[in-house]
Amino acid sequence: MPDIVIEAEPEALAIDLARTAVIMIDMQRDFLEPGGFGESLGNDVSLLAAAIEPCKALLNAARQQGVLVIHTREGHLPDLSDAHRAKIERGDPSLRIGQMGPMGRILIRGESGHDLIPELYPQIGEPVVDKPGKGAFYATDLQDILQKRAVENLIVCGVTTEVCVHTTVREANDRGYRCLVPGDCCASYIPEFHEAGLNMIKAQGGIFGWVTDSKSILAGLNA
Ligand code: TIU
Repeated sequence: MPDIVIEAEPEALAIDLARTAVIMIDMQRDFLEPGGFGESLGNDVSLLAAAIEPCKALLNAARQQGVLVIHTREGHLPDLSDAHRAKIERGDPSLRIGQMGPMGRILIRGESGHDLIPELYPQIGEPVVDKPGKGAFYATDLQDILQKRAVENLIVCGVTTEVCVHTTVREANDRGYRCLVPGDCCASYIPEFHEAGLNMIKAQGGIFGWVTDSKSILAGLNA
């Protein structure tokens, strides 16, 4: 595959599509639909819906070009053995991790709330990485998956911008990956944190990566 050039900030980025993966971070019912983990924390989950259509368009284009697509899900084993007490016990949520909600136990693997939203469901063969933390590299085989496919560039989408997307971009940047973040394919419960999160990535000459939008990536993919 040839290099493609994608308009971005702080500068355009040329990437080899054969060494690129799209990562969809935690587009789960637990974060995007009422009755899940996100709402239990006091958030208006409807704020995340804006990212769905741009993600869908990007996924379609990436699949058409044969670009590797990886999905992640934040969640824990049913016995909570992979959930730190410091995570379970913090704050004052209406439902804690592991408690029963309308979509099953909050943030537990196998429950319907833990599943990816139907609009962005994985296709057969696309890796789905289950992660117990905010970052997609911590306690997962993501690095292995990427190394086996010689991936160098990550297009990071998903929710929420300043939590799991940001943690993953920081982890990836330290591991040597170029991270390109389409801002409209990400969303936050706290809009000013979404903006600040994107600004932090592209500041100082792109200290953690590059920021763009889905339109610019589609233009690059279709050029
Ligand atoms: N609460 C919040 O904004 N996010 C998370 O807890 N996890 C993810 O971002 N996936």
